[in-house]
Amino acid sequence: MKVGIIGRTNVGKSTFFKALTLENVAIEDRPFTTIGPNKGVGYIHIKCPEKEFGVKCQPHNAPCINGARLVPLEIIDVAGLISGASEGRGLGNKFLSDTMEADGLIEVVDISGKTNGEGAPAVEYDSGNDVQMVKNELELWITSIILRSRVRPREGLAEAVYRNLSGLKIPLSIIKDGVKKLDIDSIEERTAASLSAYVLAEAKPMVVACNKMDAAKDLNEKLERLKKSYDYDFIPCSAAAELTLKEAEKHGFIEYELNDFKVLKELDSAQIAALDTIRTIIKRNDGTGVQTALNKLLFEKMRCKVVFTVEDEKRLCDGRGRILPDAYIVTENTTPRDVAGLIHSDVAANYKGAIDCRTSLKIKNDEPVKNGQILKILV
Ligand SMILES: Nc1nc2c(ncn2[C@@H]2O[C@H](COP(=O)(O)OP(=O)(O)O)[C@@H](O)[C@H]2O)c(=O)[nH]1
Ligand SMILES: [Mg+2]
Repeated sequence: MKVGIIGRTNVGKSTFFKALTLENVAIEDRPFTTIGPNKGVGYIHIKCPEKEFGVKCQPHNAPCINGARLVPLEIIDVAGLISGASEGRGLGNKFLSDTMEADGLIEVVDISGKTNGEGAPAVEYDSGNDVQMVKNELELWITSIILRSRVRPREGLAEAVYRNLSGLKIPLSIIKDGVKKLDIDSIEERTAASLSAYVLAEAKPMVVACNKMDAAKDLNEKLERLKKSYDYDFIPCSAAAELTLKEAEKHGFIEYELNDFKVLKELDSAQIAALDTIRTIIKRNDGTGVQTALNKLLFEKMRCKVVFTVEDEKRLCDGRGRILPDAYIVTENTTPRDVAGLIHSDVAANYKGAIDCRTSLKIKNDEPVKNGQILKILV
């Protein structure tokens, strides 16, 4: 699972990326840490089932902090987008291909209105302009690729479009649905544009993180205006506040828990003042909004689920005795057999069924797994 952080320049994408990927967790063997200059590991948070079963978990691939399991996924900090990217301006194609590598997107906008579309200082710049610009560029780019589709003999229209869009991680089923719902029987400017908008919305779910809320005037009015104009979820946030708290925690100054923190060391007056400001912001907004944006995207927009896997359904442990060791993020239609493939190709090859550890009953092989389910794969 990959999530891309997109948006125009100077809105705080890299700060947001750093805040998400600077999780201060100690874990035995992490699946991956830093992946590349603009790729890192973030985590979605889900309640650990340990309390429910009266046990203490021993995480292997997904750390547990104060009862929350942090399940890893890849985060990509995509280069800033400028208007005209779909025609190759700026880092045009690099931007677009990095964006399509992701399964879901967080668009960061600057809700403070203090920088304009070019990233230069401004007064009350309307971030709705950026939401529109990003949508336009992505749609125009995909439209231009769809327009190049030529249907080959014995090939359907959807298949031809799919072939042209290969590499953009857009499933054939979505293209087929679009062709049908939009009643498209030939590719021309108008049909290509509507199919582009459809596949983008379906294949790349997105939320908008309204960043720099700490510096925004009339935050609620601005959010309301955006919600009225666009069909996205808008989440107020402060990436800078999240990053400050994560860094302060990393250095042992504070203990940070989602919506609050405890000071652990003596701080100077400037540090105290900075933390007091952040406390006011996160109290008012139920946190910094950064983790909220990621969780909302994964669970609500992408309809992802988290499943736990064990080998012993009574003791809820793996072969080495570790309790509730592993958790995986899966898509909506993932079946127990697919989960077996996530564990190991050998497990998938020898798959004989799966048991739901809450009920001790066998699960149907073609039934999608449920969020929070604990599975024992039978081999
Ligand atoms: N006030 C405020 N400034 C922020 C916030 N997040 C980022 N910034 C600042 O915005 C500027 C651009 O940030 P950066 O992450 O480099 O933006 P990018 O170009 O989109 O990657 C930097 O000066 C950041 O310190 C925030 O939540 N609040
Ligand atoms: Mg950046």
